[in-house]
Amino acid sequence: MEFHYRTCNLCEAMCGLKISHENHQIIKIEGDKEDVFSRGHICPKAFALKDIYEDPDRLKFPLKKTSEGWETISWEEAYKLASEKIKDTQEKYGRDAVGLYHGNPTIHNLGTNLFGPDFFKILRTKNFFTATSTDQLPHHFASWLMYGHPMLLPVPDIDHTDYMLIIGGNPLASNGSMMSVPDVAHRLEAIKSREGKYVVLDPRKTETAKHANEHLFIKPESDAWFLMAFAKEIIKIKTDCKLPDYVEGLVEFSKIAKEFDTKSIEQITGISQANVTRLAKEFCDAESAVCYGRIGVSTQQYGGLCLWLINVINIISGNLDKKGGAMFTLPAIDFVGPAKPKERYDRWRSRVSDLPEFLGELPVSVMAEEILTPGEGQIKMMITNCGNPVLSTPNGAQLEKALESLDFMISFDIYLNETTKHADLILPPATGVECAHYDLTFHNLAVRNTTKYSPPLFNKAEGAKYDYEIFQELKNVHLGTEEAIITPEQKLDLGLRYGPYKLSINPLIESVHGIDLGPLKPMLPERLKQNINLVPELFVKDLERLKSDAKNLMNMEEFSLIGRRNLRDNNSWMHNSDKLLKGKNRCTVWMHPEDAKTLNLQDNELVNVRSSVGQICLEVEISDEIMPGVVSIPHGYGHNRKGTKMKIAEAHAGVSINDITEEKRIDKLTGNSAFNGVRVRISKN
Ligand SMILES: Nc1nc2c(c(=O)[nH]1)N[C@H]1C(S)=C(S)[C@@H](COP(=O)(O)OP(=O)(O)OC[C@H]3O[C@@H](n4cnc5c(=O)[nH]c(N)nc54)[C@H](O)[C@@H]3O)O[C@H]1N2
Ligand SMILES: Nc1nc2c(c(=O)[nH]1)N[C@H]1C(S)=C(S)[C@@H](COP(=O)(O)OP(=O)(O)OC[C@H]3O[C@@H](n4cnc5c(=O)[nH]c(N)nc54)[C@H](O)[C@@H]3O)O[C@H]1N2
Ligand code: SF4
Ligand SMILES: [Mo]
Repeated sequence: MEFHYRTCNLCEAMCGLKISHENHQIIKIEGDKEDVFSRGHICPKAFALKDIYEDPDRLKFPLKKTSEGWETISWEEAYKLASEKIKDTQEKYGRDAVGLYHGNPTIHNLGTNLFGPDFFKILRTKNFFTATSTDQLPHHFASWLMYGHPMLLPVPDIDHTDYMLIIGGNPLASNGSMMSVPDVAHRLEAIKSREGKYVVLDPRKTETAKHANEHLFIKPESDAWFLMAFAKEIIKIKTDCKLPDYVEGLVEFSKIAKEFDTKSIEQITGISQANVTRLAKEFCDAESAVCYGRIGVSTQQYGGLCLWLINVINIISGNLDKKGGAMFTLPAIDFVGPAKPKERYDRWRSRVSDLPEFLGELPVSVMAEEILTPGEGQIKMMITNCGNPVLSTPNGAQLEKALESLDFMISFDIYLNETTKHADLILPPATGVECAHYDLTFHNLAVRNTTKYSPPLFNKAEGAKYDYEIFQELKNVHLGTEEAIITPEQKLDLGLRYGPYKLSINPLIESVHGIDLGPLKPMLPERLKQNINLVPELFVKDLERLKSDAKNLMNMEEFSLIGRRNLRDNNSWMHNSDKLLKGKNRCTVWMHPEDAKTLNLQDNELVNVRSSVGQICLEVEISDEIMPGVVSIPHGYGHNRKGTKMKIAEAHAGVSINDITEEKRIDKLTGNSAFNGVRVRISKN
């Protein structure tokens, strides 16, 4: 028996794993107790790394669609075909006729992360979409406007805080996001043990909420109102507040907050003024405190405003850049430090809906209409990379039709799934334990500065390719060049040498449990790209929209739909694992007992859930853990489409919530998809 140590690449938590193996077989996967960051933590998804490695449905060689079905072709043929189709399309219809979509595992795969961009940027298309605009885009937007760089993202100093206010995040199920925090349950428990407190605001009494000192139900999409009322209270308490001279706009913000009428706060949010006042006092009285928001506050119509106000609250309460507050990281490979401030917003707009780009991307909500609407600049060919937008983007059913109408489609993916089945060519790289791993992104978001490199455990299948090989070889074919293929390790070595700790790859290779670089440290003002701006004009102006929408928020005639993550799911793509799927059906709609009574529904009864774009049918689960008037459905299911090759997933198909989420429903400021709060009607099947 041999042991292999690596970091799990499946979610943001970066858990260290100890894998026992023999004769190319994984015997056991356990948490690595010596890992400098995760201290032995592991979740059930890590065991599925074995399933992914062994999965007979996983693709390893290029597939071409023919009239007789899928045909395996050589890599050389595949590169030639891909390049020819890209060239033909761009010559005939212009550069923007090729659209790109990058999904979530892009940033969890070292080779794709490091070498994908070098290939994709030569296509120079403006039709560039990613899962970011279904997710954390408002976080980047606020950081860019307030600190001068989209990746200057403050992270809760969870290990030292005395008070944590969690709004719309469920780290006990998600294992933390925009906050890499393995073993989050113990870290949250430790806040309580040191006589601190953590409070959760969520329309559902989540796993995290159940362990919190306090949970309050909040109506979906009303968070910006709560946050403004909360900020007002902080200003009242901190009358003599003195902020460092690199913070600008306190007087202006105070005036805006005072003038913002929050009289109806309870009707709008479901939280009383007395509770807002009390929570704000507790927050200010704590030695250190931090406000943290995630999917609940970012994938909604006021995502930008929420993230702005969360940052403002941490700043004006004196908790930014302070031990136990919201702090910046200093990763061993640092792409923020040397970056220069630059324009990143509204440099071009989408053709059909005239929506601005941000960070070079257009909101994914407009991807289908850019494919379906004829005219100059129409997308004729799509390339998807590590993404399953048919299940993960709003109004997936419309996107499905759009993908079917394309002239050609290429997918870089390891499965034949709901999205890639529409492709004409699939290029599958090696994945998981076959690959080297380094978390370029998540060390930048971690609650402690650490660094770790993991080598591959097993060889990839004979004739298979790594993602870094695919992107470089394809680039050579496309450009007619013969550049030598470089490895991720060579690139990492450079990044580490230029990084703040002047490391190199060798010490990392030797340190199989990672290298600890210490707790987060105060880093301002040096780390900023500009003085902190408390009142960016774009946010201030957007408050008018918030105010004029107040009536809609109070109207709860129809049900307000929210999502739900389960520890054993990972978006849409890990459903081909028996271990993760066994047990009770998880793809159900949760409803409060009072609402079920009104509709005369029994537990487990089939119901139709209908929105303005579609209808799905699934079982109702009656639970007082959800707020009355709100219903919840997990995303990532809907494996009932024909033509996929994921045997286990197909047997646990479920339905896709994104067949009823609305692509027109976005945060008008940032362009982010607004999944939370979609209005739905429910009836017996
Ligand atoms: N209603 C609703 N919708 C949501 C959300 C929600 O909360 N509610 N959440 C949103 C969020 S936060 C996100 S991040 C998105 C995710 O959106 P996507 O990234 O589009 O969806 P995933 O399900 O993560 O799909 C990942 C794809 O990558 C492939 N893949 C996995 N590993 C590899 C690999 O090593 N190499 C390659 N080339 N491919 C690989 C999988 O087969 C799959 O096709 O979904 C969003 N959609
Ligand atoms: N097990 C598992 N882990 C995952 C994933 C997964 O699919 N499964 N996905 C990964 C990805 S891609 C991401 S981005 C992260 C997400 O990480 P989290 O944001 O922690 O994940 P969620 O569980 O979706 O938590 C969002 C919470 O917001 C609440 N909510 C919904 N609408 C509102 C609202 O309007 N206001 C407020 N205040 N709350 C609201 C929901 O009830 C839910 O509890 O998780 C990552 N980790
Ligand atoms: S919490 Fe995330 S990183 Fe840790 S074992 Fe689970 S999936 Fe892997
Ligand atoms: Mo995400």
